[in-house]
Amino acid sequence: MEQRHSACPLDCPDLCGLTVSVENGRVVEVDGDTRGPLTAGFICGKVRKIADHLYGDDRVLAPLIRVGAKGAGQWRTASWDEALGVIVDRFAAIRAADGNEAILPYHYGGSNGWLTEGALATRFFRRLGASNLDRTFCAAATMAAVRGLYGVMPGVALEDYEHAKLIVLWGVNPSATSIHLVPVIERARAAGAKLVVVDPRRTPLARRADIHLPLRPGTDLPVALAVIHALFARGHADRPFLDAHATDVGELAIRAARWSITAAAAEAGIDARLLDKFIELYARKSPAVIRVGWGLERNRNGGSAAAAILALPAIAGKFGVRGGGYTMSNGDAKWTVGPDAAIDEPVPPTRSINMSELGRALAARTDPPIRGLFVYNCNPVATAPDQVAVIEQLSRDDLFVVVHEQVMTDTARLADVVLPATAFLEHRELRRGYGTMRMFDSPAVATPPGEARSNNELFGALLERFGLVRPGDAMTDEELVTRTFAASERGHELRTEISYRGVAFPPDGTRPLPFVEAFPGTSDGKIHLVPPALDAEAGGLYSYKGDPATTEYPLALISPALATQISSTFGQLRKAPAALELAPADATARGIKDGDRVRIWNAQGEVRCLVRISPDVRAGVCVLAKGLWRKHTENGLTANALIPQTFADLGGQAAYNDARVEVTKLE
Ligand SMILES: Nc1nc2c(c(=O)[nH]1)N[C@H]1C(S)=C(S)[C@@H](COP(=O)(O)OP(=O)(O)OC[C@H]3O[C@@H](n4cnc5c(=O)[nH]c(N)nc54)[C@H](O)[C@@H]3O)O[C@H]1N2
Ligand SMILES: Nc1nc2c(c(=O)[nH]1)N[C@H]1C(S)=C(S)[C@@H](COP(=O)(O)OP(=O)(O)OC[C@H]3O[C@@H](n4cnc5c(=O)[nH]c(N)nc54)[C@H](O)[C@@H]3O)O[C@H]1N2
Ligand code: SF4
Ligand SMILES: [Mo]
Repeated sequence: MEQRHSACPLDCPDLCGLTVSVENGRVVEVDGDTRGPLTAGFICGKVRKIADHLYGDDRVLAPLIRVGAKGAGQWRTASWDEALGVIVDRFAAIRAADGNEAILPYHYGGSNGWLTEGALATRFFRRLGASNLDRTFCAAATMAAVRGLYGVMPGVALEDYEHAKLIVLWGVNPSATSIHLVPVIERARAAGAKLVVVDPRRTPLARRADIHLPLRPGTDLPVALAVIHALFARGHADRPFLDAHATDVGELAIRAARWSITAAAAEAGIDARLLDKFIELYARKSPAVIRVGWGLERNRNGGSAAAAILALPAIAGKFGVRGGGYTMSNGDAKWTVGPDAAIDEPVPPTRSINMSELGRALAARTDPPIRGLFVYNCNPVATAPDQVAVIEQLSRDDLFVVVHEQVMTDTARLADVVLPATAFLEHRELRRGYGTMRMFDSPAVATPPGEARSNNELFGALLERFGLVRPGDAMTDEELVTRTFAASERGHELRTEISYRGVAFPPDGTRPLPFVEAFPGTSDGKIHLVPPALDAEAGGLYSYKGDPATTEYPLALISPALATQISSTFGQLRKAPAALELAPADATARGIKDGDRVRIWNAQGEVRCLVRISPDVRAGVCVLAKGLWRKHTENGLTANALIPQTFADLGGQAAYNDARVEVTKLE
């Protein structure tokens, strides 16, 4: 047995370093290594058991071509040569009849690395002149907010939470989604730090928090504005800091003044005294850090809410000390290299399609209609809004669907051609963290099973078949990596560090300190508290849109992350049926008991599954996890069947937590 080093590129903030035991090219065991600052030798259960995913019954081992009706599950295996030939022929016919933009690439978070997420796929679709995809499943609203206010600036490093005296977890659940932050928080608490959690659910850390604000989904904006207003009104605003570092201070103060503590607490359905207590704690404690998550962005107010929360450390003057400020996504904050350098391909002026309205775009676009859909790194039947529309559209006979996948997902089942994909550990990947500030260049450590090919092998072959290769193109992973680093001044240094240590991260003590070593990347280096572009996009930044609940559909449905999956990834391994979590009061009012079968429904669809009555869910809210597969419910539909094709106020972000539903008991 051999021990190899790798890293986990899944869509998780932690970016763990891994030790992988390999025998005859097969992964036997995976564990955390101790090279990086945060992994500290342990990893999550899902990646420890990744051999079940790599070598399970659902793994796609050869190219498959549909022989029965769409979705009937009848396939014949084909050679790569034949499968690629089918794609060439069908795409040629589509381009001739409806033009290049009738082809839509569809991809998201399957593999978050630069080699499998961009690289040759990007080049292929750009040169083809295909429609462009607006990638809005996740972080579109929060990213718009943080870039608008701060430009590109690193937030507080996760390791530096240890120095904080107050930690605020706002719409984030690290116990499931960033497990390596939990021991850091515990160490800070042992040293006296206070913990505040803002979340409609009593998450594991909310249970242990000093203050838990269980607000109604979508009401973060009035709550954050009330905090801002109180900080100004009570003389807690740091005027010298704001004078030196911020613009639009007066304008934000005016917009926040609409929200008193009482009004915000009433709108959010929380105790006004608790909110007041939080404000006093936040004003007095330093260093104070806010970990802004992604739960709060997925509703009609999500972008403004994120902006208001991100403004808090500026108003209260929390920057400039280690462990003080905010953490949003640390993804692009630190590195001077980026994936586009490897491709160096101009973006063609083709139309953009917002991925979060896939069902509608497939049904309604006529300019031209979408005739060919190429899905990779993504499982939209399980993860896109309005699942019924997505299933209906993908089942259309006149839509040609290609899916490049590791396992037979709910999306792959509806394809015309399924191509077997390698998983990480089976291909090289270049990846930088969006939580941890480090980067890995991780080699392939295991042999791909069957005929699985990496994204770059697939799209490299397609570039050749379509005659789109040009002299001097970087084609291999090695060439792509070299180009990536060569384009940056720091590239050589970074690359040496990566190949020497398997990991690059700032040596201890040099983690960038906001407003000491790192400043806003805005045009004038200041914090823009009311950026005009965001103001225009949101139709009035910080203006609150009320709850969409109706008497018919009074309950807010949210779909947080599962500890056992990454979005829908690994869902094929889940045996347990789905269960809706319902608050005791809402269950009683409906005559529902724990373990009953229920119908969850709204005007858009319905889900039939079991129910679990949970004191951890606030009244008026119900919970059905993100990423479930169709097999996990009685009627083959998940939370996504109830989620509307509407957007947050910034970034075209999907509004996953904006569904309103009713629940009834099934006899
Ligand atoms: N109801 C609900 N739905 C949600 C959300 C929610 O809050 N509620 N949140 C959303 C969020 S945060 C996100 S990020 C999205 C994620 O949505 P998706 O991007 O669909 O992510 P996954 O479900 O992880 O599916 C990724 C797929 O890519 C495949 N894959 C992995 N690596 C590779 C590779 O190298 N090549 C190829 N070809 N395929 C690969 C995996 O096997 C997997 O099936 O889901 C969103 N969906
Ligand atoms: N194990 C695991 N880890 C993951 C993932 C996974 O699926 N599984 N997904 C990865 C991805 S793609 C992402 S984007 C991140 C997500 O990381 P998180 O943001 O931590 O994940 P979520 O569970 O989507 O949302 C966090 C919390 O927001 C709460 N919430 C819902 N609506 C609201 C609201 O309106 N306001 C507030 N304040 N809170 C609200 C939910 O109850 C939930 O506890 O995690 C990554 N890590
Ligand atoms: S999913 Fe997250 S916690 Fe698990 S191994 Fe990967 S980076 Fe680490
Ligand atoms: Mo995400």
